[in-house]
Amino acid sequence: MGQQAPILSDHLHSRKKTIMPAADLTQVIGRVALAGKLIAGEIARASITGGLGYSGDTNVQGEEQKKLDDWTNQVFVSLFENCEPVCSLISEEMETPRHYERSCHSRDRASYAILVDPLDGSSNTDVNGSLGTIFSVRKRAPRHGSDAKDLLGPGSQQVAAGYVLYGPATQLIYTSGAGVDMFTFDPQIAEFVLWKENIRMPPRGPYYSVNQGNITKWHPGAQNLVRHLTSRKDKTTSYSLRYCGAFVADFHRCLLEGGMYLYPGEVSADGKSKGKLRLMYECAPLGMVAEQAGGRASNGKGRTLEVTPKEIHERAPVYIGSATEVAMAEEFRAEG
Ligand code: AFP
Repeated sequence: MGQQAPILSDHLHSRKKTIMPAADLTQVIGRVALAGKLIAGEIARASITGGLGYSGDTNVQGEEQKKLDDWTNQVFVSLFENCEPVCSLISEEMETPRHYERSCHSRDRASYAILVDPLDGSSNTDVNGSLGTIFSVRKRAPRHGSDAKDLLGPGSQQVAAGYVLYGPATQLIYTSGAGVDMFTFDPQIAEFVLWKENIRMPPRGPYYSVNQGNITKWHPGAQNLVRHLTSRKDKTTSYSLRYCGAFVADFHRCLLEGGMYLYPGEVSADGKSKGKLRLMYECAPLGMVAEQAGGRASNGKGRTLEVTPKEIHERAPVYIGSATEVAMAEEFRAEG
């Protein structure tokens, strides 16, 4: 028998040079991993337990909720109820933050907020498509209240971020400022096992991922960018399109094989360009992962991690992936 790769908890205990102290990191990522295991199990069985379809409710964004949106959100609410030092949970599925007062620390130990999209790509639930969970961790200000005011800073303030991908295999990817590590869930031992350490994103790639059906709604810069990527004049304009409908799955391909995921702003009747993806729990966390792996994330005009949100559910345009393609997107965006 060859040498066994480390399981997630052993790996976390041994981490040095991360932004969060190892004990806090172990606790928070350990809880996310537990959520990932529970969610992967529920997704796998949902078609035979009546777990698919709509719940009949809408979320804070006015979107119809799937039953699994609600179920996965409840997993995070209950798992973080007793997870010192996390004292606040912000979720795509909840209008206001959930505050756990007893987990607040003020003097001896930092406290944190976790921000999540519990089920990314929920239009894929009923067709057995790839899904994800995205998370971001931020340190709370020393005298914070139960609201989220102290958390409305740029994504560069994140202390950890990552995602769980529910595909043919369930994988957990995280960073805490010391590179990006990737784990695969082994159902035989019910553990996440280290697969790749300190992943580097290729500086350019062969793919672009976008909902191209929306092309006529975008500003001209994004339209021209996609025309350029597909103009097939030479190798640098001959990209292949891959689109899953789940940000996590499309980003994961960029991370491993290079390329770019984009969700440009749609131009509204009043001439304003509005994104769809949420800045604080979709764009910023995957932006941190991208940068830690040598890639980039931009809103088309500048670094995603420098954008300061005005509110927790704010949306943003996003161009994320290999450095070459994201730089190209910014050039086209500068022209229109
Ligand atoms: P949810 O988190 O609400 O499921 O949204 C998924 C998502 O934000 C992202 O994961 C997809 O890439 C994108 O929306 C799909 O949007 P379109 O259906 O407009 O292509």
